[in-house]
Amino acid sequence: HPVAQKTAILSVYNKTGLLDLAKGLSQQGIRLLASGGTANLIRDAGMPVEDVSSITHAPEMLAGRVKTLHPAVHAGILARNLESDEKDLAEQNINKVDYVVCNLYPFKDTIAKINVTIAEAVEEIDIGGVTLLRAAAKNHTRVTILSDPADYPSFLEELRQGEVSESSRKQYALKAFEHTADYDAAISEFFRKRYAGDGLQQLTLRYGANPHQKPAQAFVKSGHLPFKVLNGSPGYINLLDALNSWPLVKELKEALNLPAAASFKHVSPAGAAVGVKLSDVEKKVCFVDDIAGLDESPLACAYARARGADRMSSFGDWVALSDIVDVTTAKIINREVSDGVIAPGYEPAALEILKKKKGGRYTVLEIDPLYEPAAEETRQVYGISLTQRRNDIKITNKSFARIITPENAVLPDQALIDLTVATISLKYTQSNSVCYAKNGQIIGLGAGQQSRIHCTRLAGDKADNWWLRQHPKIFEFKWKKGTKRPDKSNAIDLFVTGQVPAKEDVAERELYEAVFEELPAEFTKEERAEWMAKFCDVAVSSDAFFPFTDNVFRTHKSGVKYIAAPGGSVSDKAVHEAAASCGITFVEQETRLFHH
Ligand code: 93A
Repeated sequence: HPVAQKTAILSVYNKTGLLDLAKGLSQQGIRLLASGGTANLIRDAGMPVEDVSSITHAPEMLAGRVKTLHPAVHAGILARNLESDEKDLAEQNINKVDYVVCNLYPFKDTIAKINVTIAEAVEEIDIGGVTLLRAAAKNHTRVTILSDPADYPSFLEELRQGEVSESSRKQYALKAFEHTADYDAAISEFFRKRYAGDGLQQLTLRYGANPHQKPAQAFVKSGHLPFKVLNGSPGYINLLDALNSWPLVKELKEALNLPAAASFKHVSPAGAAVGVKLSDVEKKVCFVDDIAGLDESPLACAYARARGADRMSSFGDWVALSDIVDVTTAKIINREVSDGVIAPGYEPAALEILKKKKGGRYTVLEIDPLYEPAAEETRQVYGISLTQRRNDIKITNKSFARIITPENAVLPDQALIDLTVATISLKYTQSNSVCYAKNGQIIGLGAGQQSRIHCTRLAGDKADNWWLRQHPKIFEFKWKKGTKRPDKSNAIDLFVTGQVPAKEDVAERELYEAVFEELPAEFTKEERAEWMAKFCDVAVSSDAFFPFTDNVFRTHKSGVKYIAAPGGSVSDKAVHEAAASCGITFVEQETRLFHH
């Protein structure tokens, strides 16, 4: 062959467009070399083609496992236009290859078949093709790599005009790299499911967000999952809750050096708290006044507060605990309706209690407290991959150092604790979000509202609800014997929010009355107003700036004394003035904390 003649190697599983391509290449005087099946098809169509073995001088072997794997092929592809490379080729009598056309065995189609065996899958692992693709793509400054039949026509068009441009070669190389990466990902996923050991690196889930969303799984691409399933089997939303609530309690504990707990629902906290002792009234509000040893367990105090913040929302919660779970904490969890728990460990007796919950199906996860996720995180939405640096900002005392108003104000320790609880909670709450906190716990949280003022109102109404539940009238309720805790929570909620069903709404009214031995007297406007006037020293945090002063005025109605929010609104000045006029200490917390 004359030296000037260019060479193409063709080895394709998907033979779409192959004959037109071969024809186009031949018309340009290009020498065609092809692997077995590819060569046969071209030859049968009456076009000139040589077997790859004519340059390797080795037959295809091992039933096709070795077809193109040979120095004559790969040195020909990988050689640069360097004197030393030319010399090496000349010594071995090897010609340069200029074009490579390759697509791979259909691994994905094969493993999609029901009951596919490992042996069947193994035979579909392409070695030579991947090597052709990768070698040609690596040397794309000189070599053109075609991995997609859809590119053949434009490639031929360019060839007819003269040469394949550098920019096309780059695009084809990128495609080849993506092709092999995607192929390798499918192979590792297949074997991860079979060889990694269920629960170690990969966990099969019953379904995704909804029962019809199958299949579903959780996995890491290397190493082990950072949690172990000690009991039950977590669902997809359980894991979303677990992986958002765990960092929340971990960070709360780091920031305040107190055990922390969170009660999650639908990937936002319904409650979160640190282990501050509860007053007798708080114990009653949280339905834990009968728990022995509560004062001795800061972790149990934290969970009692987290669970008691918004009992309605916490129904069927996911629990996160920062410390080894003790029996007291397990006992509180045990009598609530709950889905599962994540913690760094469990005392054996506590684990026994939790394992029996929900007829033995209560999900218990043990997280490695030292686990640190990668700095960058990726997710897919509607087929598109989105990546970002993880929100690894640390909220500390310093986050609340910039006090705008009043001048020279100093935050009391309790306010610092409450702003920290509120702000770290927002970091793991679906946006927009606003959080009210007091006594080391969330008392009202508005999550996932598109309007900031709606968040502020929602959270404020929940905070009011929390406060009104402490009214002495509630503790005088005469419950019918055997009334369940969720039914009590519901009746209290109707009572304090002024939504007791009217007599005309017979069915609803019946349900309400059914829980009482003796119907409570009406909660009058005056009683409410008098009680609300005593609501004080509440801290509020917002995940982004307040765009209007209405937010400040709303917080003021719920006993708010401290606000932390980022700045940046055109109304900042007006917002600060509104705070000052309400006697609220306003802190500019410098980090926006949107979370989705
Ligand atoms: O089994 S292989 O990994 N061994 C090889 O040396 C090899 N070279 C190319 N498979 C190999 N191929 C693949 O064969 C190509 O990726 C292509 O998918 C297929 C084309 O085979 P045929 O030309 O015989 O139809």
